[in-house]
Amino acid sequence: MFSVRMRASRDNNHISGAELLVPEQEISASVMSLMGRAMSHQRGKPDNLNISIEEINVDINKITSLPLKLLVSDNVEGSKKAAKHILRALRIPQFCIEKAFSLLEMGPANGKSMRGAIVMDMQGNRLEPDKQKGIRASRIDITEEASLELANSLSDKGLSPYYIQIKEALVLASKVASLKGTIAELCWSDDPYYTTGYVASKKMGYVRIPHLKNAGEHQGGRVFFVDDIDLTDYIYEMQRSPVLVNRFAGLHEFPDLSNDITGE
Ligand code: WAQ
Ligand code: MG
Repeated sequence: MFSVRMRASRDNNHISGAELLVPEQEISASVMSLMGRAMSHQRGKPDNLNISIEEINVDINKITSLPLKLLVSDNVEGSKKAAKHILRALRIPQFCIEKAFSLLEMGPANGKSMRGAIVMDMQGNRLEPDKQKGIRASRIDITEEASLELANSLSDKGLSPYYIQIKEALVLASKVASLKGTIAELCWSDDPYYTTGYVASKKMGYVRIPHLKNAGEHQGGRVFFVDDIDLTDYIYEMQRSPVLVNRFAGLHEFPDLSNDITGE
């Protein structure tokens, strides 16, 4: 298997990125599709496009995805409240939650997007060595079978238009949640017209939350909340250990925000 990674930027500002694990015969098709994606992104045209291909010669860890949970909300304020509520239920200190939100709201790299994630400990410290770039979860993908299960579930709920975004985010979040020391992840896109985000954790699954920002805003990003990690090992695992999602854990719906989703 080969890891194929794409990163695109303009004036050194992040535009887009993607991660795939493919057999040798699919390398060229995947390079073409990643290139097409990078060149037609809603954040703009890149002046620098980086695609790297690396052979994987260690065992691939096969995991089941997090369960996908759909939260219903029609306004940003309610959505942010719900996300914060879930993070609180996961025992993340309030000031860490507030710090994470203001970083993503402002653009975590001095008002701009990072190409990777913030790593935040339970004291609110940012642990990623490069605060402009962050840490990327790499060497991730999903099998054809698991993608099909996901596609079918999404189709039942009328979510097929978001299949690609959901698939990629669910795969990423499933790896992140599987690493020792991850408590939770908070994410919303930096794509100006993609306003859905999520809070993911081993405990509560991938809770998909619409309207985590207003349409038109370029700010977004990811925060990995961690506790008790060896930073070097954590970063190594995040970037280097190959993880393939080979089962979809299913989809669950929460009727509305007033429904108790935290079990508290
Ligand atoms: N590893 C770590 N951080 C990443 C990675 C990665 N592989 N890829 C992106 N990021 C960070 C980076 O800071 C980006 O600016 C930010 O996340 C957002 O990336 O409907 O589309 O690809 O359920 O814009 C989530 C909801 C969509 C999907 C997330 O993120 C759904 C999304 P984007
Ligand atoms: Mg983006």
